[in-house]
Amino acid sequence: MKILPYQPDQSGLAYTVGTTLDRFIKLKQSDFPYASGELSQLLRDIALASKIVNRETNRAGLSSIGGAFGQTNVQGEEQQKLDVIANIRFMRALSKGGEVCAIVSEEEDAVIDLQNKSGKYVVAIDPLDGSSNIDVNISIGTIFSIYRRKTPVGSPILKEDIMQKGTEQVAAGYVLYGSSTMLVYTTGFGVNGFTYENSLGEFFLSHPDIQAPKTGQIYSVNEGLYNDFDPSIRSYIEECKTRKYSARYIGSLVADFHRNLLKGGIYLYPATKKNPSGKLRLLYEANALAFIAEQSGAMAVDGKQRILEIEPTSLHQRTPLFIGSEQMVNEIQSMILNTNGQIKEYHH
Ligand code: AHM
Ligand code: MG
Repeated sequence: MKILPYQPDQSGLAYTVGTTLDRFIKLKQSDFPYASGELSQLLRDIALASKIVNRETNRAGLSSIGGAFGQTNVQGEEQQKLDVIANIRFMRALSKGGEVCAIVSEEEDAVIDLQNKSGKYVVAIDPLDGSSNIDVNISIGTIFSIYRRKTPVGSPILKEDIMQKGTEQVAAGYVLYGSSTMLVYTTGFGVNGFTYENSLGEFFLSHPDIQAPKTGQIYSVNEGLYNDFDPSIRSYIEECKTRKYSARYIGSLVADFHRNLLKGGIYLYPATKKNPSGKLRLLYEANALAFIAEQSGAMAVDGKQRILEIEPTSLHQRTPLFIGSEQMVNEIQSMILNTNGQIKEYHH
């Protein structure tokens, strides 16, 4: 009888492609000696809620006939729009976990105080972004930022706990409900992506240590608003066309960002006449993606400064957003800063 010793993975890494998200989070816990497990648990809570939202997303087309299938629950939740349902799911998961004291959500006017005496963390979340795509079976996403509260645990929530700059994030991520469902997150030590395996109900590491290409050939912008854009932005778009870049715009920030992160490209949502500060929200859209962008070697600016350095002044504040491959963001930034709107020479 032949007995062979098991040959473990030779990479020397404690984790490899195929590691489950739970295990990965556990292995990475040592990055936060101060965190004593709460941040890890919080990330798991978010992952669990995202699995539930993923399930709801998959049956979104059935929801209007949900009653016919006898799927009415006591709250009659299937009557509600998916973004409202997603909000409920994340709120529940975050309030039950016990690690979070307050939540800022796109779906809530005010800060939600979870009345959780031991919660160290504040979460800003867009539970379901890309709302115009929900009803037409196109990719949508969840975006989240995690901060440590500034005031002592157990004391009343104050403005300084909520209005923190993006640089203060301890973790951020997004979930993309697309052709497959992915969770991508950072805790400030690089960016890792996990793909959801439906039949096993698990996220598995599929994109370790994501590095964004330094430049790319994709630009993502709602070009229907072209005439509203500043001349410098229009010049940049013209330059993209001269270079025969590909125009790709889904209208779901997470999906457009994710593609550009992997392939190289830039996403732009500048100021328009309708939205003089841009459309996207600083606290629960721009900051999280800016943190991920920078951690992967990409960039995110509002045209004047890093997104992460913007001082928040209100809960649902908007910001122009230029995010993606470093070289492309630098190019557009220098065109914006050139006040004449003249095209500067720039090089690949
Ligand atoms: P939402 O939070 O209401 O879904 O709005 C955010 C979305 C982004 O996902 C997307 O990139 C953008 O709005 C699209 O806006 P527009 O339709 O103006 O191009
Ligand atoms: Mg949104």
